[in-house]
Amino acid sequence: VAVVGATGAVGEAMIAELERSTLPIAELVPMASARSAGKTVAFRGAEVPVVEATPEAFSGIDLALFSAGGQTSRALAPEAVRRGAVVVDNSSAFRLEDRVPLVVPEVNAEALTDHRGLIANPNCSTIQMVVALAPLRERYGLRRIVVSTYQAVSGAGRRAVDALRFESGRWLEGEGFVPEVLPVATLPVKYPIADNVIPQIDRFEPNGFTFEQMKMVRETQKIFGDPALEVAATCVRVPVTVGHSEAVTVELEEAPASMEDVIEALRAAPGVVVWDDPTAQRYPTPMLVRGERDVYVGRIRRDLFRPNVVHLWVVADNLVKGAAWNAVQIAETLEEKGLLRVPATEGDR
Ligand code: NAP
Ligand code: 12T
Repeated sequence: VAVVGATGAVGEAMIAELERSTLPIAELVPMASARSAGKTVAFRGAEVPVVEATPEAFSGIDLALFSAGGQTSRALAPEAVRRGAVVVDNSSAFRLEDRVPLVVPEVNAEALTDHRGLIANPNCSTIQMVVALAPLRERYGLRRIVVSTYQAVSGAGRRAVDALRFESGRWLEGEGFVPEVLPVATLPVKYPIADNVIPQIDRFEPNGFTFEQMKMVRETQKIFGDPALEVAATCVRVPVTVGHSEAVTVELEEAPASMEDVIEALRAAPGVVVWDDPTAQRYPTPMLVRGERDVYVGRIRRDLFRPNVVHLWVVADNLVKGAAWNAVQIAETLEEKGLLRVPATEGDR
């Protein structure tokens, strides 16, 4: 099993998930850029050397989990598949391609059936939202989703986590600092994240939405198989290290009989945990769900004016269910279904 991007924030979480996975792993091959030559990662009590990700490095690999950015995925994922590795790709490079399944196992595991060697892991914010909405879609039907996100800096990689720590330290000491990383590492304009919130995640598209917001629209439509589903997203970076939160307003086809009915649907759903008790001030927060695989839902309310509209607060660990666990869960699902192999027809892709 190869992990590409093994030295990164997501790669580290992937290795932790592989350590507790039921997959039969004969050997872990951590891969990264040439910059990481000489580094090791810990896996099941051993120090494993990191190797440079090159096309040849995938010879003999059965499963490759990619989390090293879109460019690396575009360059190397097809090379890995050609050499017989099933690829689960965490970047946005292939998510919307027709013949690439985009999978959240609790929601659309059936999309794995006719994979061609490459499977895409959705965006972190999309994953936790569709896990929470799938049971409501099933029971009442979905008409429209309006979501505002409160996203942790770890979603933007190690440098962003370091930036929040550094800036917060300086700020609390009453010292100045120059912001260098957020909102987008590769763009020139920078804003502080300490003591701040930033209404931009990823680059802007010509329509005025950011790419992160458009991922939530397009990926949700693809996962639910509903290209007409209306989704409006506002994605915001907040000074939290781990854990994305979302305020979700959902317009249903049918009005739920009661909020107890909604809670029952959510409680019965795989991968969902309901923490909702106003009398006890109980609801999920990022710090409370850190390290957990499930998606947590609270603050469940019926709209004051429209009986078919429900409001929810949805929190998950963006590095775990939002990235590493969902990818490993896809691999485990493939294994269970006997699909952890590149089909012979791959040649006519
Ligand atoms: P990160 O902490 O900055 O780590 C980046 C990793 O990519 C490092 O291991 C780095 O290796 C490696 N890398 C960079 N360039 C490479 C190259 N040319 N060849 C091989 N490896 C290379 O970033 P991260 O947060 O882990 O995110 C990594 C990627 O995962 C993102 O770019 C994105 O595509 C994806 N992601 C997806 C989600 C999601 O929503 N599901 C969330 C976050 C991230 P070195 O240490 O050698 O530089
Ligand atoms: N830029 O879709 O910055 O792979 O939080 C996920 C998270 C890209 C992605 C982020 C990003 C992805 C972020």
